[in-house]
Amino acid sequence: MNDQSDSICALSTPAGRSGMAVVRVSGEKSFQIVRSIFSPAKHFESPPARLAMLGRIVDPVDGSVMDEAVAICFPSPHSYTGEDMVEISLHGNPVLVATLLDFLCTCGARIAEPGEFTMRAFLHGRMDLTQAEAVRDLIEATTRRQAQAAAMQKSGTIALQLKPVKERLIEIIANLESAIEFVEEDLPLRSREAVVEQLRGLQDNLGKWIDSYRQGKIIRDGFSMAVVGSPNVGKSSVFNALLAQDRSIVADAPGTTRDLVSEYANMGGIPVRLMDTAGIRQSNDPIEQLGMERSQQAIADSDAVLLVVDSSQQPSSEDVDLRNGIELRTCIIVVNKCDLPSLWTLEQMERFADRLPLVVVSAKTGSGMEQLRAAVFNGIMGTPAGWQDGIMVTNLRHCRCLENAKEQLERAASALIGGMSEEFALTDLHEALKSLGEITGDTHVEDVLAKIFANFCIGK
Ligand SMILES: Nc1nc2c(ncn2[C@@H]2O[C@H](COP(=O)(O)OP(=O)(O)OP(=O)(O)O)[C@@H](O)[C@H]2O)c(=O)[nH]1
Ligand SMILES: [Mg+2]
Repeated sequence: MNDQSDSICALSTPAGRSGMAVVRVSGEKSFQIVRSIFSPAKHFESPPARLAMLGRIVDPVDGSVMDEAVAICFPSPHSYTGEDMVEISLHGNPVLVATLLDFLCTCGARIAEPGEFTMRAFLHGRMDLTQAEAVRDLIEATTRRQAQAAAMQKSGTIALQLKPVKERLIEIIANLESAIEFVEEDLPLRSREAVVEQLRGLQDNLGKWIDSYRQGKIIRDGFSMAVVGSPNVGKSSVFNALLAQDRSIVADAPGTTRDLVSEYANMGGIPVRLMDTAGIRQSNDPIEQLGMERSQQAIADSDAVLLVVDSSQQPSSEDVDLRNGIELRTCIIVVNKCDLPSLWTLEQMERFADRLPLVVVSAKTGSGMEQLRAAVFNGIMGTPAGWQDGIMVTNLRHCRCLENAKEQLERAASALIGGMSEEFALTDLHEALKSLGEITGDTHVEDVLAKIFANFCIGK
């Protein structure tokens, strides 16, 4: 880990030309360092707290003026990092920013590592680990729903939800420890069973949170969906309609789409990577064959599949083969061209879909497209068990810690049922508590921290 006694500086706004750029300085010496390069228009005896000071950035060596700027001092502990901090707003020009950072380094600061500001905020108790991770998620959110999930986590909900579970576990540990201390023999079977029952209750809780990760991951990372089917059924038209743009070429001739075409769409606040694919049929054309190989790969790789069929044509053997091939995938049957007379009976459609959701649309008129969006959202998200309780685990690290804790509780319960000494169970219970603590960073380990903060951008 980096030296925490250093004063650090970095550009906090995107690099490039803009109206304004913000450079942050944090650390014990930050006020002193900034005083050497910033000359306020008005004289201040000491750095005023949270007051915007107009002034000039000056070269610490020859005193020449570089830019007009606004500096705001945030004295410790009421700052983002919990240390003395200064935010300098200057004109957004890469040369000016580089020169300012150079001046700051000349006066004793160093360039911050990625995530170092937030890591300091964590180390100074300004936020727990889940809140620090939420800062990164908030910056990286591409949809409003993702931003909402990150903002909720940033407000400290995870620590709040974990608290009663940890308290119950601590209570179980304390009771078990005092029972061992004061009772000479082993605990009677009845007492052991009571403890096991309490542990099962905790495991159920953790299990619900772990289950919510499937949906949480989708909100955080999005998912991929391939639009597949036989040639000319309207795959590219459905793809374009979902994107609300003419991204893929649509034409009367079958075999129009040869390669994968992919684009991001926002579906119910979830970023979806949609892939238009080449129609699948028997063909001797080597280029078309290559395209079809890519279609098959897209079916295998994507999280979900939209299987498009054309209701103005009789069901084809290609349709049936494709339908049978994707039996085990998250799949929605899209019956397209409903603006034309249908050659599929209702019964044929139902038999074809079997248990899969089916939506009748016309990519041409837009009819049924809203239902299709809703079906995609529901199909991929399902009805998450945890949602009712407002619980949503979106981070793989949190999920792993919860799984470890659940497993350790299971081991403790098995030890108690199996008649092993209570000490064994206690060791596992302490481990479970540690795993839960790791989520918020109560029991932080240096290499875990380094890994988490390395994914941040510099200046945050
Ligand atoms: N009437 C009607 N025609 C449609 C509809 N959707 C697509 N088409 C027409 O069907 C033809 C094929 O459409 P595409 O979207 O290119 O079909 P595709 O499945 O991508 O075809 P390939 O890429 O060749 O496999 C075009 O002439 C479209 O205008 C629809 O909902 N109604
Ligand atoms: Mg196409």
